[in-house]
Amino acid sequence: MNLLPWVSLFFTILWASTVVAIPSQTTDKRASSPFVSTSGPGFVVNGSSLKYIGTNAYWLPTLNTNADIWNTLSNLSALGIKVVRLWAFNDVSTIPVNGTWFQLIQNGTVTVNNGPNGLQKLDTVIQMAEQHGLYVILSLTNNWYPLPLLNSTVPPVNSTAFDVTPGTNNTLPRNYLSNNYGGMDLYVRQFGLQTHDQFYTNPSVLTSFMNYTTQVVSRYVNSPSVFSYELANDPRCNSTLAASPTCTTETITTWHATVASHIRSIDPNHLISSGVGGYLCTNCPKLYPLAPAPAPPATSPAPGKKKRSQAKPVTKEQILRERSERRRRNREAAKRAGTLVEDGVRVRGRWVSTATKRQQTPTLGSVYDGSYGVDSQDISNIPDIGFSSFQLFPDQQSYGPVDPNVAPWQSIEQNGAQWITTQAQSASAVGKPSILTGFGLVTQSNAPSFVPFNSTVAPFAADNPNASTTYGVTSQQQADTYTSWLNTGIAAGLNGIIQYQWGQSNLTAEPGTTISPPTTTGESPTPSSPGQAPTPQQTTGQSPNDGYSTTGSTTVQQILGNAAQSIAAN
Ligand SMILES: *[C@@H]1O[C@H](CO)[C@@H](O)[C@H](O)[C@H]1NC(C)=O
Ligand SMILES: *[C@@H]1O[C@H](CO)[C@@H](O)[C@H](O)[C@H]1NC(C)=O
Ligand SMILES: *[C@@H]1O[C@H](CO)[C@@H](O)[C@H](O)[C@H]1NC(C)=O
Ligand SMILES: *[C@@H]1O[C@H](CO)[C@@H](O)[C@H](O)[C@H]1NC(C)=O
Ligand SMILES: *[C@@H]1O[C@H](CO)[C@@H](O)[C@H](O)[C@H]1NC(C)=O
Ligand SMILES: *[C@@H]1O[C@H](CO)[C@@H](O)[C@H](O)[C@H]1NC(C)=O
Ligand SMILES: *[C@@H]1O[C@H](CO)[C@@H](O)[C@H](O)[C@H]1NC(C)=O
Ligand SMILES: *[C@@H]1O[C@H](CO)[C@@H](O)[C@H](O)[C@H]1NC(C)=O
Ligand SMILES: *[C@@H]1O[C@H](CO)[C@@H](O)[C@H](O)[C@H]1NC(C)=O
Ligand SMILES: *[C@@H]1O[C@H](CO)[C@@H](O)[C@H](O)[C@H]1NC(C)=O
Ligand SMILES: *[C@@H]1O[C@H](CO)[C@@H](O)[C@H](O)[C@H]1NC(C)=O
Ligand SMILES: CC(=O)N[C@H]1CO[C@H](CO)[C@@H](O)[C@@H]1O
Repeated sequence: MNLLPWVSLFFTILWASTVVAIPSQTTDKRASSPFVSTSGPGFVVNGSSLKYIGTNAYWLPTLNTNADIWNTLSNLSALGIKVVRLWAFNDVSTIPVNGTWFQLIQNGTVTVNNGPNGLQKLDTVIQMAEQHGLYVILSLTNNWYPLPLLNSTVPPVNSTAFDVTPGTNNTLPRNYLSNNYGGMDLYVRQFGLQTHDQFYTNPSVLTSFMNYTTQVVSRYVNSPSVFSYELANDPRCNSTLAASPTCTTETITTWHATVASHIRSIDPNHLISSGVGGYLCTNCPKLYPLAPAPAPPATSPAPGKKKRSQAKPVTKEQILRERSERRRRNREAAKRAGTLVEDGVRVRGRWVSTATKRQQTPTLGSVYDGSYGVDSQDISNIPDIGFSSFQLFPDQQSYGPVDPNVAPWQSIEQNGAQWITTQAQSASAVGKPSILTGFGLVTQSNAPSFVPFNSTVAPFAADNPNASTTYGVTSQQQADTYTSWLNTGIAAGLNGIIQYQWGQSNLTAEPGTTISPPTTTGESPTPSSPGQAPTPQQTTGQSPNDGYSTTGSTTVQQILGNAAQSIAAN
């Protein structure tokens, strides 16, 4: 049983490389399908394996013209990018005057918008993706909806009002930030509930979410360009609304199993994935335990047949060992360079050892101990979940301790690389493919636009009184780190790596939409005089920038383009 996918992959490769059709008897039926499926740790489409570089563009369905959607897809496709991850939800509690929305969630009642500014926009994106030979990952809801952050008893005055304090860039239109598309906390609030995790457990909310899911999924059952339905972006026990004390990893794993099984019942064709940040919990109880390692075969395998090496589960000891190995290497390099700082402080030019540092008990940190209520490996092992997934955002999350013997950005790069290889190992223990669904680093030039996913405040915006010194890495450090992570991911056998996020210029701007006309003095369109015909909207806008956009960085685009060639050849 266990060997079957490997046998079929073997024939698939043989078939692809000889162009001679082999009777499909031994081949997995799904392998020749135009829908993406999995075969052991790989993806298969039309009998060929698929590995890819992707990008995120949550705002695609909110663009104002079809030409804008088309141009964006053309631009990223021209780089060799194959997959676009985007929001297939856009929940509001009041119908906006202009712009796109998919679902009205109001006082416990839910209405889906099937109109031209509703799910038809998503239809257009998916149809155009298909015409470009691109795949889409459709995320169905969001953990993050920090609105209204300032006064939770007062709903937003209107759908364009966002936040009102300095530093919030309160002119940002709805849907500009990735966390302003509704999501879990909007359901919780509008159903009169209190805690974030009631989203996962309240029967009325669950019914509504499944209803929305049904309506989205049934539209695309036959579209080969859907790569997967992603249940939620970054699901956790808490968000702006706090978690209840009863929320555990089992709460969130159970929710995944329930929704995945529901989707499977209406769509037999597409993969289903999680969207989790990738948090692991080496010691949590499992609802979907890893199968015990099979006993080694009594006879050696036939010549030429590779035996699958037994994947090892991730352990606390292993993570700590890898960390201390890395520190040792960094320390030795620093010694050679004469820049050693670890375990010491400089006192009048001389290093003095600080014993206390060495006595600290090493801990794994929150990404490995289940404190977010997420056990990604247990979720990946749910039968209806097609592949393992994770994210990498060091500006919002620590992936390990800082090593004083390297520059801070190098610590971030190294911890990120370890996160990638650990995730590849975790997926391999489950026997499924692994996708990095979002990674990004904020640069100094993007810092003023950076808004963390759990917040509406741009902490480094010029109008924030708190904005202090420089924040973020240099463009060169970003380029080096992205290159390192992409190479690490490709070498570790990740099946897909999706950068966050795409930047597109020359988009049609319209008032009250995500792409609004520039408001800065000098750039605003000239108002027409009375009696004259209204001035047509001629201004163009940029796609949203939440601190990670590639707008203006051809370097990042080149890095992605190179990685696309490299991963396809791997
Ligand atoms: C898969 O095969 C179908 C039918 O021949 C074709 O239309 C489609 O473009 C192919 N897809 C890919 C990704 O090659
Ligand atoms: C990229 O998008 C622009 C519009 O922003 C468009 O004019 C151009 O043709 C596109 N390039 C490609 C290669 O599709
Ligand atoms: C919300 O719904 C409840 C019960 O369904 C109803 O009593 C209440 O009047 C509604 N509130 C508003 C503001 O519509
Ligand atoms: C499901 O959605 C449809 C369309 O918006 C709506 O008419 C129906 O009332 C919903 N059902 C439930 C149980 O929410
Ligand atoms: C929130 O708004 C309500 C109603 O205007 C007001 O009574 C309350 O004081 C406000 N709370 C805060 C923290 O501003
Ligand atoms: C929305 O609210 C903001 C802030 O209260 C106000 O300035 C703006 O005029 C309102 N817009 C609409 C369309 O009502
Ligand atoms: C500024 O910093 C203070 C103290 O940390 C915090 O309470 C406040 O919310 C911050 N304001 C903004 C706009 O970020
Ligand atoms: C959410 O959970 C994390 C991890 O336990 C914790 O650090 C954070 O304070 C919590 N946030 C809220 C808003 O409850
Ligand atoms: C958002 O998350 C970061 C990182 O976990 C944390 O430092 C910050 O306090 C959080 N902010 C809010 C508003 O929850
Ligand atoms: C901008 O977009 C328009 C409309 O899609 C297109 O005609 C024009 O060539 C584009 N310009 C540039 C510089 O890409
Ligand atoms: C909606 O769009 C129309 C037409 O572009 C514009 O005149 C109006 O100001 C917009 N309304 C809002 C609230 O942005
Ligand atoms: C995301 C965004 O629009 N950021 C802007 C916030 O406001 C400052 C100054 O007003 C701008 O410099 C940022 O670009």
